[in-house]
Amino acid sequence: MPDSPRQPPKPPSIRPPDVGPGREDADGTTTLERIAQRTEPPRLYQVLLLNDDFTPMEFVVMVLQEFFRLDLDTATQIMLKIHHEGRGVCGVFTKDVAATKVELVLGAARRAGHPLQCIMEAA
Ligand code: TYC
Repeated sequence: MPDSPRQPPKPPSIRPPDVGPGREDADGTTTLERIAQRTEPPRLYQVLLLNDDFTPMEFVVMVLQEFFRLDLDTATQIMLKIHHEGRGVCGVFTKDVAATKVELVLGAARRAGHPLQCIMEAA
């Protein structure tokens, strides 16, 4: 059995993750090809308030101003839309932000003794 020449240890790969295996060219050099990488935009979620017969209108307007940074006019319009149509969008956010808004609104409603319901849905 012929002696196999001792191989020097391989250096650690320094290729970034978006570079493919490469191809050996006729002159012995290797050409690396960049693999297209796509980062999807984050999914968005609507936060909605649901109508009920007990939560005071003023409280809903306060919630819309406080937690969704809406001015008094916009908050009043959205509250009335919910009152008449049963539900309404308060804002559109990434998943974590939407979930936090829902928890904050439900907490404030519970502490105030109102049955106000707040939900999130994929936009
Ligand atoms: N319907 C309630 C009332 O008449 C007002 C209200 C509006 C309650 C919007 C909830 O998400 C709501 N007092």
